[in-house]
Amino acid sequence: MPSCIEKIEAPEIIKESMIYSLNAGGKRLRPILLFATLHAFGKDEKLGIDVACALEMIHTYSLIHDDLPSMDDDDLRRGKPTNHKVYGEAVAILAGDGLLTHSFEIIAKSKELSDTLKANIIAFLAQAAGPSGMVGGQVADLLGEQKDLNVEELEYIHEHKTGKLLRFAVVAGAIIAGASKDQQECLDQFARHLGLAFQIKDDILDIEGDVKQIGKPVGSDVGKDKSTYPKLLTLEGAKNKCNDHLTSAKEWLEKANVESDLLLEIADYIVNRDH
Ligand code: GRG
Repeated sequence: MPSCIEKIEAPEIIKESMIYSLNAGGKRLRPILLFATLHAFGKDEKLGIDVACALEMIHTYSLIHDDLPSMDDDDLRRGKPTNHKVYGEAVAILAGDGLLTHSFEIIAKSKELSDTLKANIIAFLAQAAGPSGMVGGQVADLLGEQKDLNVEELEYIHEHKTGKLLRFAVVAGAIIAGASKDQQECLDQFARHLGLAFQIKDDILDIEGDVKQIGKPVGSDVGKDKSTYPKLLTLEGAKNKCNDHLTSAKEWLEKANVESDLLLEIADYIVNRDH
């Protein structure tokens, strides 16, 4: 993927900054989900390569902007200095902007997809990433920092901030594969539950990671800082909810009637991962 960035006619510094974050060690979960969905329909993964790259670029832009001083103000991401710590705030903002806009160019120029499919996927991705999707979730998250949230409000944030792109990954794979409307709906529900399980697991890992790294007793963070599932439900309650979403995800996957081996493996990985 970064080789396609190198070819862009642009000042070296912006390309370097974009490639820095793209290569900073992300799990590539969204592209993997898209490829696994194509696999579930017996389709060549190559069909989804441009959309998968575009999706990872949008995810990467969101993390660069999320880390900025005006947002979460983080110094480290994936154990490495955040983009703005290396390149400065202005270049980091522009690297995010560059990744976002370039992602749509990649899909528009894809040689793998028909024009109709490209137009549909671009509209779907813009919706998933934009104000009714990830951007809206991020805004709700910022507003929610000023108050105690209930589970419904927390769910709204996560369904939008992280859920919409995860759902896009699976449903875009299904659309490219030529899935029926019914299969698309089942896989969308699969991804919705998987996204919630992913987020709850993330909250659980935040607590258990602290225990491993600095020896805080389990549960000592529950109740501090911003609203999380363990804070609202207890650590045990959050683990149960995570498993419930995994079970629901698997039920919807079964209903989709596809070759589900890889998608099942990913679902189990999401809930059992340790980082
Ligand atoms: C700035 C518009 C805008 C949106 C930011 C996704 C997001 C929205 C913020 C991320 C905040 C965060 C750390 C949420 C926790 C769960 C999560 C989405 C983690 C990052 O996704 P992974 O684990 O990341 O797939 P990697 O590093 O593997 O690519």
